[in-house]
Amino acid sequence: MSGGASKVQSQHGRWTVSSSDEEDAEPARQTGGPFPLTQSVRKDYVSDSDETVVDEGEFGAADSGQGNTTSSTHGPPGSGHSRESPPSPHASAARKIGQEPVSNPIKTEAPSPALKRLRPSSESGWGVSSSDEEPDTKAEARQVKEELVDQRSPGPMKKKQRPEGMHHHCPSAGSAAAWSPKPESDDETLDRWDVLEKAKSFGFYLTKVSGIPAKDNCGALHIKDILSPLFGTIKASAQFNYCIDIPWLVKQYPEEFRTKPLLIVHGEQRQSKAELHGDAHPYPNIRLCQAKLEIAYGTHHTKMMLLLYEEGFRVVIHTSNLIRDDWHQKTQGIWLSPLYPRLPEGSSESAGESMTNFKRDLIDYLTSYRSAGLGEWIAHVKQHDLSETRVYLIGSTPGRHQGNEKQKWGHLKLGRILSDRASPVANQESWPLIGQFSSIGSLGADETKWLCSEFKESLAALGKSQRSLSSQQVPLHLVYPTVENVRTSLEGYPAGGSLPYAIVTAQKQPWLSSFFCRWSAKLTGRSHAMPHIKTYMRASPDFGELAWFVVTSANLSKAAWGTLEKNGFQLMIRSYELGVLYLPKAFGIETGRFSVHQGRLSDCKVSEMSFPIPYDLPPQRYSSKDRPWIWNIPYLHAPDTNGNIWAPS
Ligand code: GNV
Repeated sequence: MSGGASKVQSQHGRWTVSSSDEEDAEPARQTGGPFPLTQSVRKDYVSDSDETVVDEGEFGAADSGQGNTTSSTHGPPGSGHSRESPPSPHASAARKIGQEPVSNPIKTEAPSPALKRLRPSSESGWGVSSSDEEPDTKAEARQVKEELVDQRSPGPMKKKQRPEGMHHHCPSAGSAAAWSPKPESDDETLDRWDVLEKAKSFGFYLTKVSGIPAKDNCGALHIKDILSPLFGTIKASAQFNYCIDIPWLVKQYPEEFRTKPLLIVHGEQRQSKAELHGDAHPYPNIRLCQAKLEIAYGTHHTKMMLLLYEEGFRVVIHTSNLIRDDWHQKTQGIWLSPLYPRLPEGSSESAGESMTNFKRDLIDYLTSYRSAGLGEWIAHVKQHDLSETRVYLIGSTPGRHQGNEKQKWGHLKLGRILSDRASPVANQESWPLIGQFSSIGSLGADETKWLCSEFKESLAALGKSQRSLSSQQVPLHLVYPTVENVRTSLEGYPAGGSLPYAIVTAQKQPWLSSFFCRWSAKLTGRSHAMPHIKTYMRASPDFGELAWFVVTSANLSKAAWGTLEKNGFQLMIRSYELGVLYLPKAFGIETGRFSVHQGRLSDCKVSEMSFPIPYDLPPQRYSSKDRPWIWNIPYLHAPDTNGNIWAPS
C-alpha cells in the first residue's frame, strides 16, 4: 500500500549517513552506514515518481495561476530563507527540508565521549518513547482523552476512570497542562473538578522527543496520540502543511481511520505538486488542495489539522511538518482545541462563537484560500460550537491587504488584539519582548527598517487605556540556535537542515546579532531537541510573568508577518501562517498576567494559572564566540553528536 518510492524518499532523500531503511527503526543515529550518500539517493526516488497524477477533480479551482517561483535561484526578498542553489523540486517528504542545503554529513572518527553521552534511548537505555512505535502511547493517550473528550460522548471508557501509575515517573502522562491529583469524593464533586480542570487547560503541548528521559516526555504528544481513537472517532480529516510524506502520514492514523476521507492542503507547484499527487494516488480517500501562492516567494507554512469526529470536531494548530523527522527529536509546539460539540440543526451561522472570535476568524482564514475543496470544511466549522475556545487565532494569508482587511492578518492582527483585548498592567510598557523561531528572513539594512519599527510596534501594543513607550525602549530578545546548539543536539548537524537561515541573508544583517539569544531548554529536558517551534511573548522584567504568549508557524520574516507598503496603506504578506495567542483574560485571569512555569509541562500547576514556557528564561545572549546557525556553510572542525561534520555543497 505505501509506495516504496515514497518510503525511499522519506528516508533517503534526507540526511542519511546514519539513518536506517526501516521507517520504524530507531533514530537515524546508527554509526557507519553508507558513505557520503545524498545525491545518488535522490535520483533513486526521482526516477520512481512517474506515477499517474491524481486528477484535480473538484479542487481544480484551487489550482489557478501561480506567479510564484519557489524554485528561483535567488533569495526571496522577505522569506524565511534565501536559496543560493536551486531547489530540486520533489513532491514530498524528502524535498526542501534537510535535503536542500545539499550538504554531505560525513562521518569522521569515533565520536568523543561527550558526544556519546547525548545518544538517545536505543543506546543509552533511557528507554523513552520511540515516537514511531511507542508501547505506552495508548495508555498515555487514554489519559489524555479523559481530559479532552466531552462528557457527553459515551464510550467504553468511563470518563471518570483515570488510570493511575501507568507510567513510572509520569502521573499526568499525556496531559501536558491539565491536571492535579483528583480528590476522592462523590460524583458531584468530581463533575465540578472535571469542569474546573477543563477550564484551566491551556491546550498547549510539545511533541515527544526520542532519546530523552521518559519523565521529560510526560504530557508530550506524538502525532499518533493526536490521531488516536481516544481523542475521538475520526470520520474525516484535513491536514494543512508544508512538507508532507503521504505514506508516513497515512501510517500515523489508526488502521480503522486510514480509509476515511483525508484532505491535504499544501503549497506545492509544478513538478513537486505532480509528485505529491503521485504519492497520493494509491490512496483513493486522499484529495489534495493546492493553496494559491500568487505573490512570489510565498510558501504554505500553516500547520493545522481539522478532525471531524462522530463525537464532534477538533482543531489542532501546530508547528511540525508531516514527516517523521519533525516528530522525532525536535522541539515542536501544539495547540489542541477542546472537543467541539455539534450545534443543533438549524443553528444560525453566528452560533457557537467564542469570546475570542475564534470561529469567525477560522472561517475567514479558510475562506481566504478561495478554494472549492475547503467548502465542506468551512461548513463543518459552521456546524460546531466553538464557544469554549480561549485562544485568539493569528493567521497570515498572502495578499496586499488594505482597509478593513489589513488588521485581520499578520503582525497587525496581533497588534490589534493586544490593543483591543489586553488588560492593563502597571509598568507593562517596559516589559521585554521575546521572539523564538527556526528561520530568519531578510529584515533590511538595519533594525529601523522592519524589526524595531512596524514589527516591534505591533508586538509592543498595549490596551488602549495604556500609554505606550516608544517601542525603542522595549527590550527585544531573539532566541535562535547557535552552531554549538546544533552540533551538540540529538540530531547533530542534520538538525540544521530545518534551520534554513542562509548565508546571503545573514551577511546582509550583521546588526541582528546583538539581539540573539541561545536555545536553552534544560528545564523541559529539551536543550538538545532543536526548536522548530516558533513562539513570541511579552514577559515581566524578571521573566516571572507573561502578558501574552503566541505559538505559531511564523518565523522571523516579512513574508510571514507582513510588511507595510505604500506608506502604511497596505500590509503585504507572502505566506500562509497560523498560530494562536494566549491572553490571561480569556482564562479568567483578571490581573492580566500569567505566571511563568519553567520546567516539565507535566509538573505545571495549571491550577495556579502558570503558563508552561517551552524554553529557559531569561534568554541568554550569545557570547562573543557564539554564531547563529547558518545552514549553507560548512562546519568541518568539530564533529556533531553522531560524529559527522557538515559540508554543504
Ligand atoms: C528547511 C523548512 C516549515 C518549513 C519551511 C523550510 C525550508 C525551506 C528548509 C525547513 C521548514 N521551509 O516548517 O514550514 O527551504 O523553505 O521546516
